[in-house]
Amino acid sequence: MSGVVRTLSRCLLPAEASRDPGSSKEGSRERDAAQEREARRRSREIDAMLARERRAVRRLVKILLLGAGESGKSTFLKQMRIINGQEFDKKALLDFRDTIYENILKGMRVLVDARDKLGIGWQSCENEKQGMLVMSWEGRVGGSGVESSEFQLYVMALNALWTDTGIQEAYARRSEFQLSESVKYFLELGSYWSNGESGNIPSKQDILFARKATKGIVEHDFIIKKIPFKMVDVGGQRSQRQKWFQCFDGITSILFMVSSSENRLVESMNIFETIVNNKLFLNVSIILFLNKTDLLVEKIRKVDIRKHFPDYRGDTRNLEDVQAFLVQSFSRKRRNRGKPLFHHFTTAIDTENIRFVFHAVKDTILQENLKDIMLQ
Ligand SMILES: Nc1nc2c(ncn2[C@@H]2O[C@H](COP(=O)(O)OP(=O)(O)OP(=O)(O)O)[C@@H](O)[C@H]2O)c(=O)[nH]1
Ligand SMILES: [Mg+2]
Repeated sequence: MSGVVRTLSRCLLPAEASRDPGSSKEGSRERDAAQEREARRRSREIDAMLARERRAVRRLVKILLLGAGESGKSTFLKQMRIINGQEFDKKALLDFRDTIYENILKGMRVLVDARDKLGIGWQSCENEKQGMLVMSWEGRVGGSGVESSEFQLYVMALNALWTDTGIQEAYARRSEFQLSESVKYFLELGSYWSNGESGNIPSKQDILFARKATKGIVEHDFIIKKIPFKMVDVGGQRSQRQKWFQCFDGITSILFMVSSSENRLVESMNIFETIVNNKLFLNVSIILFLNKTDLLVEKIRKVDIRKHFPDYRGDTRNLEDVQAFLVQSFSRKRRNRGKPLFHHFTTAIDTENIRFVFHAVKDTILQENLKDIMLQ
């Protein structure tokens, strides 16, 4: 008999049984055996409980980031690095800088093109030539960024164009065409093309705005309170989505990112529907992130949500009403609505917001994970 069982059997021995002098030897042996069996059972239970607790602590928490392209998955992952104090090394910083140069050049091309299509004139003929120079730039395949030496060839043109009244007018009318978030940020920052070759080391905020579509699978490991976390980021553009299933193994949780300010919300809801109803994820906690809250705030001031969702009944200018409607629309996509849908409203470029949200999410994931383990 093990020490634990012996101790337990002593503890479990009913007081009357040990005091019953009149019982026969046979009866007492039977009682002893029964008590020992009970003690063994309890001992096994305790061992199993301890093992479960140990597993809960050691088991890797694997979080998969899913959602349509440009919803903010990689931005969220960058925030994880920043929040967990994992600095970007020199090479990563230079890669971000090259991405930023590419964002700026592509953005200016969009503006030059939009100025033309909107029929806005140039301020000067000289700038028209600068516009042609920028339009002659051919982005490399795969969005691998623009090196500093190449970017310098366009700095003068970019400076001249950004101050041209024609480009400024096109920029003011940007809601009439598609200009990405990062472009707006970098163009308004301006300094990237006036600082010259040496001074452009991106700040954390610049890094969060640097836009590069994810191709392939990017993993990031970190440890919180001795619990190992692995976060997996995949591309959300249509061509990238067939790679998602490669990462489905051993997932604890899915963070489903949505750009809540975009016209592509319906596409996002459809992707969500295929994920949330997938049998593979029956025991996976799926948490909805309605991201780009900052842009949603701006958007509802200008655009009536009923344009895209005619069945909306709330106040079109009220953020909470719009957000509640969006959560409900996503929630309705679930075939099994027995449990509430975990969700958060996020702004992935805001480090403090993500720090706060991740704190809550981590607790949800760990609690769900623990429940899951206890049921095993
Ligand atoms: N204003 C604002 N911009 C955001 C927010 N979240 C992300 N962005 C910007 O949106 C752009 C797209 O973000 P990404 O993180 O690259 O999107 P993604 O989901 O990884 O996209 P794919 O890799 O193509 O699937 C970037 O320029 C980000 O800086 C947000 O909450 N607010
Ligand atoms: Mg990405």
